[in-house]
Amino acid sequence: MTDDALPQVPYHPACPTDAEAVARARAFFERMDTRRSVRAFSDRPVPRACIEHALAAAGTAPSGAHMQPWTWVVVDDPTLKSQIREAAEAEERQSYEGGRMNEEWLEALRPLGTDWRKPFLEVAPYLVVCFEQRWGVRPDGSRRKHYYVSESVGISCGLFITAIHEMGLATLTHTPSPMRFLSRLLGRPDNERPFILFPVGFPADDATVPALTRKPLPDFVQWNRPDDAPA
Ligand code: IYR
Repeated sequence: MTDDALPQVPYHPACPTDAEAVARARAFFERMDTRRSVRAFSDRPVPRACIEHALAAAGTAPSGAHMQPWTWVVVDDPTLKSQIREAAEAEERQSYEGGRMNEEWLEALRPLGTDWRKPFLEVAPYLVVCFEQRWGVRPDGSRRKHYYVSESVGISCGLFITAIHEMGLATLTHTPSPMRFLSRLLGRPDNERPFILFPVGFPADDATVPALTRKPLPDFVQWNRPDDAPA
């Protein structure tokens, strides 16, 4: 080990029995299988601590060389939410009706029933925006390389979504495209790019979600080589 290496500290996570581990694995999957992307939110206020804990969970993500290349911006100011809605809808309208999404894309989205209107951007109590830091900035202003940025930030977002679901709250991975307006409205520096915008709130009482199903395991998992049957 080089002199630059961090000191090693013991790591002793609680170690369950096999049966307990399997029971927990099943319970976790069953819980996550109830998660849905929600587009209709209640205006019921959300405790700020829920957002803070979800962000703390997001901040536990592994990242390339532990650079933690994410910035999360929380928006609850109604004026700013309206500005974000207006800018997002202007872009989305271009995408849906101005020819920016081709017919194949529009057709793929039809089962989801989405369009350019994004009322949830004003109704949801919080808009939480994740930015990826393409590079870091040292205190002296010089650039520091970041590694595997999309992988790292994607994992952080996954943890955020999981934490939000665990609280009984709902969210949506919203990617109004292009998202540059978020950098402008939120005053983010050049090294950051908007990654995902998450409206967060309780689902509306009358919220509905498309009746979609998920791929069963054999459709997306391979054990060893293609012709190997699982034991
Ligand atoms: N960003 C648009 C379009 C959209 C794209 C995909 I891929 C989706 O899974 C859902 C929507 C919108 O938010 O409507």
